[in-house]
Amino acid sequence: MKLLVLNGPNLNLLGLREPEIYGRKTYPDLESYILEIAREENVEATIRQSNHEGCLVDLIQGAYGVYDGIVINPAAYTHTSVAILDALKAVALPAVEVHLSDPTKREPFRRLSYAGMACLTTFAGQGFEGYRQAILFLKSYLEGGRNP
Ligand code: CA2
Repeated sequence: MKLLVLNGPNLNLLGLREPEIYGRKTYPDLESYILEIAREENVEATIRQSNHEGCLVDLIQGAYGVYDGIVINPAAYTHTSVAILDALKAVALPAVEVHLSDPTKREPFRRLSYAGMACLTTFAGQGFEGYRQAILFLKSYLEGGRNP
Protein backbone atom coordinates (compact mmCIF):
# COMPACT_ATOMS: atom_id res chain seq x y z
CA MET A 1 0.00 0.00 0.00
CA LYS A 2 1.51 3.29 -1.12
CA LEU A 3 0.48 6.62 0.39
CA LEU A 4 1.50 10.12 -0.63
CA VAL A 5 1.69 12.54 2.30
CA LEU A 6 1.53 16.17 1.16
CA ASN A 7 2.27 19.20 3.29
CA GLY A 8 1.60 22.75 2.18
CA PRO A 9 3.19 26.16 2.65
CA ASN A 10 5.20 27.14 5.71
CA LEU A 11 4.93 23.74 7.37
CA ASN A 12 8.69 23.50 6.78
CA LEU A 13 8.94 26.18 9.52
CA LEU A 14 7.45 23.92 12.18
CA GLY A 15 9.16 24.36 15.52
CA LEU A 16 10.75 27.63 14.46
CA ARG A 17 7.76 29.98 14.86
CA GLU A 18 4.39 30.03 16.65
CA PRO A 19 5.10 27.08 18.98
CA GLU A 20 1.97 27.98 20.96
CA ILE A 21 -0.10 26.93 17.93
CA TYR A 22 1.99 24.29 16.17
CA GLY A 23 4.23 22.95 18.94
CA ARG A 24 8.00 22.81 19.28
CA LYS A 25 8.73 19.85 17.09
CA THR A 26 10.32 20.53 13.71
CA TYR A 27 9.38 19.52 10.18
CA PRO A 28 12.09 16.81 10.10
CA ASP A 29 10.56 15.52 13.36
CA LEU A 30 7.19 15.31 11.56
CA GLU A 31 8.74 13.42 8.65
CA SER A 32 10.38 10.94 11.04
CA TYR A 33 7.09 10.50 12.90
CA ILE A 34 5.17 9.77 9.69
CA LEU A 35 7.82 7.32 8.43
CA GLU A 36 7.79 5.51 11.77
CA ILE A 37 4.00 5.12 11.68
CA ALA A 38 4.20 3.93 8.09
CA ARG A 39 6.84 1.35 9.03
CA GLU A 40 4.74 0.10 11.95
CA GLU A 41 1.66 -0.14 9.74
CA ASN A 42 3.52 -1.77 6.85
CA VAL A 43 2.61 1.09 4.53
CA GLU A 44 4.95 2.79 2.05
CA ALA A 45 4.77 6.56 2.64
CA THR A 46 6.29 9.23 0.43
CA ILE A 47 6.33 12.68 2.04
CA ARG A 48 6.47 15.94 0.09
CA GLN A 49 6.25 19.56 1.22
CA SER A 50 5.85 22.58 -1.02
CA ASN A 51 5.24 26.28 -0.55
CA HIS A 52 3.77 26.48 -4.07
CA GLU A 53 0.17 25.79 -5.03
CA GLY A 54 1.00 24.62 -8.57
CA CYS A 55 3.64 22.25 -7.25
CA LEU A 56 1.07 20.69 -4.90
CA VAL A 57 -1.34 20.35 -7.86
CA ASP A 58 1.43 18.65 -9.89
CA LEU A 59 2.16 16.26 -7.02
CA ILE A 60 -1.54 15.35 -6.70
CA GLN A 61 -1.83 14.79 -10.46
CA GLY A 62 1.34 12.67 -10.40
CA ALA A 63 -0.14 10.49 -7.68
CA TYR A 64 -2.66 9.00 -10.10
CA GLY A 65 -1.75 5.39 -10.88
CA VAL A 66 1.24 5.54 -8.51
CA TYR A 67 -0.26 5.86 -5.02
CA ASP A 68 -3.26 4.21 -3.38
CA GLY A 69 -4.20 7.22 -1.28
CA ILE A 70 -3.27 10.73 -0.23
CA VAL A 71 -2.87 12.34 3.18
CA ILE A 72 -2.88 16.09 2.76
CA ASN A 73 -2.32 19.09 4.98
CA PRO A 74 -2.73 21.91 2.45
CA ALA A 75 -1.91 24.47 5.16
CA ALA A 76 -3.07 27.97 4.11
CA TYR A 77 -4.17 26.65 0.69
CA THR A 78 -6.86 24.72 2.56
CA HIS A 79 -8.88 27.90 2.73
CA THR A 80 -8.18 29.33 -0.72
CA SER A 81 -7.33 26.69 -3.29
CA VAL A 82 -9.99 25.51 -5.71
CA ALA A 83 -7.05 24.23 -7.81
CA ILE A 84 -6.07 21.73 -5.09
CA LEU A 85 -9.73 20.72 -4.65
CA ASP A 86 -10.06 20.16 -8.41
CA ALA A 87 -6.82 18.14 -8.55
CA LEU A 88 -7.99 15.90 -5.70
CA LYS A 89 -11.33 15.41 -7.44
CA ALA A 90 -9.62 14.75 -10.79
CA VAL A 91 -7.36 11.95 -9.53
CA ALA A 92 -10.22 10.60 -7.40
CA LEU A 93 -7.83 8.85 -5.03
CA PRO A 94 -9.04 8.35 -1.48
CA ALA A 95 -7.73 11.35 0.42
CA VAL A 96 -7.71 12.41 4.06
CA GLU A 97 -7.19 15.97 5.29
CA VAL A 98 -5.01 16.67 8.32
CA HIS A 99 -4.42 19.84 10.32
CA LEU A 100 -2.10 20.18 13.29
CA SER A 101 -4.31 22.85 14.84
CA ASP A 102 -8.10 22.97 14.69
CA PRO A 103 -8.81 25.65 12.07
CA THR A 104 -12.51 25.78 13.07
CA LYS A 105 -11.46 27.16 16.47
CA ARG A 106 -9.31 29.93 15.01
CA GLU A 107 -10.03 32.93 12.78
CA PRO A 108 -13.33 32.75 10.84
CA PHE A 109 -11.48 32.67 7.48
CA ARG A 110 -10.06 29.26 8.44
CA ARG A 111 -13.51 27.67 8.77
CA LEU A 112 -13.83 26.89 5.07
CA SER A 113 -11.79 24.01 3.64
CA TYR A 114 -11.86 23.55 -0.12
CA ALA A 115 -9.56 20.51 -0.04
CA GLY A 116 -11.74 18.96 2.65
CA MET A 117 -14.61 18.79 0.16
CA ALA A 118 -12.67 16.12 -1.77
CA CYS A 119 -11.51 14.21 1.32
CA LEU A 120 -13.09 11.24 3.06
CA THR A 121 -12.55 12.78 6.46
CA THR A 122 -10.47 15.31 8.41
CA PHE A 123 -8.31 14.99 11.51
CA ALA A 124 -7.67 18.38 13.12
CA GLY A 125 -6.32 19.72 16.36
CA GLN A 126 -4.38 16.61 17.31
CA GLY A 127 -0.88 17.71 16.27
CA PHE A 128 1.30 14.97 14.76
CA GLU A 129 -1.21 12.35 15.96
CA GLY A 130 -3.58 13.51 13.20
CA TYR A 131 -1.19 12.07 10.59
CA ARG A 132 -1.24 8.71 12.40
CA GLN A 133 -5.04 8.78 12.44
CA ALA A 134 -5.09 9.63 8.74
CA ILE A 135 -2.76 6.75 7.83
CA LEU A 136 -4.78 4.30 9.94
CA PHE A 137 -8.02 5.54 8.39
CA LEU A 138 -6.73 5.20 4.83
CA LYS A 139 -5.21 1.79 5.52
CA SER A 140 -8.49 0.52 6.90
CA TYR A 141 -10.45 2.11 4.04
CA LEU A 142 -8.15 0.64 1.38
CA GLU A 143 -8.28 -2.79 2.98
CA GLY A 144 -12.02 -2.58 2.53
CA GLY A 145 -12.69 -2.66 6.24
CA ARG A 146 -14.62 -0.33 8.40
CA ASN A 147 -12.99 2.76 9.87
CA PRO A 148 -10.55 2.13 12.75
O1 CA2 B 1 -3.17 23.49 11.55
C1 CA2 B 1 -2.70 23.24 10.42
O2 CA2 B 1 -2.08 22.21 10.16
C2 CA2 B 1 -2.84 24.29 9.32
O3 CA2 B 1 -3.01 23.60 8.09
C3 CA2 B 1 -1.57 25.08 9.33
C4 CA2 B 1 -1.57 26.23 8.35
C5 CA2 B 1 -2.81 27.10 8.53
O4 CA2 B 1 -2.86 28.09 7.51
C6 CA2 B 1 -4.08 26.27 8.48
O5 CA2 B 1 -5.18 27.13 8.72
C7 CA2 B 1 -4.06 25.18 9.51
C8 CA2 B 1 -0.35 27.09 8.53
C9 CA2 B 1 0.94 26.34 8.44
C10 CA2 B 1 2.04 27.26 8.82
O6 CA2 B 1 2.92 26.54 9.62
C11 CA2 B 1 3.77 27.25 10.39
C12 CA2 B 1 4.60 26.53 11.17
C13 CA2 B 1 5.47 27.17 11.99
C14 CA2 B 1 5.53 28.53 12.02
C15 CA2 B 1 4.71 29.26 11.22
C16 CA2 B 1 3.81 28.63 10.39
